[in-house]
Amino acid sequence: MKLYSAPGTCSTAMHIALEWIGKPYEVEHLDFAGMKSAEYMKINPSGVVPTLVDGDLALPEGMAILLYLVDQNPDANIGPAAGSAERVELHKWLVYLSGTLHPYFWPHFMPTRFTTDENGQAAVQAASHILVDKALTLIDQHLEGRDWMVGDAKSVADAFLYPMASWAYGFEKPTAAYTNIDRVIRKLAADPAVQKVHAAQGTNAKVEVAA
Ligand SMILES: N[C@@H](CCC(=O)N[C@@H](CS)C(=O)NCC(=O)O)C(=O)O
Repeated sequence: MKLYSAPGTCSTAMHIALEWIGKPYEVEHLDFAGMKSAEYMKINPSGVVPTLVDGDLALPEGMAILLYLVDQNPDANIGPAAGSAERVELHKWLVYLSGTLHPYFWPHFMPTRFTTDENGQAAVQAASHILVDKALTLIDQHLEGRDWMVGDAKSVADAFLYPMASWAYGFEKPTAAYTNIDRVIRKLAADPAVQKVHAAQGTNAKVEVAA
């Protein structure tokens, strides 16, 4: 299997999942130009990371990749089996992370895409921070009294939360203020698989920076 990724992005989650599975895999880190190259856009027409290539399959979309990895690796314990009640919970949280929390960050990272007013970028970023707070508050409440996002074991939902929650450590209301999320993120940052991913990316665990 080969993962196309970029350091510090959402594709960190798929890289963590591959580490947890423990089978051989390859990672190629793309820069912005690489994501927009004609060659890469043949397998990911959106020109974004991640993309997973497994034999003849070229699969974009992080959530689809995570579910594919869960189903292809039933013994890896990275998510509940299809048909179980916990699997329904996994779907719910992956959809929330992919479809709500992740897009809430986009105006923060790419404000020029969200306003035609060249003086309006700070306001767009401020709006992003309000939305991120709303989503992190909801997730923090969910994690009250829980060790992990779904059931009693770590899963790809925690891996998906990891990069996104890490992005907000430097916000006015930092991830550290959401104490339940912070607890889970710090636990993940200490996971040897996650540390291997950071080493491969040439990045540090964001929580260390914020501590
Ligand atoms: N819907 C896609 C979105 C992926 C995405 O937005 N990836 C970001 C990194 S976190 C990216 O590659 N951005 C480059 C760009 O938007 O040009 C998914 O969930 O996989």
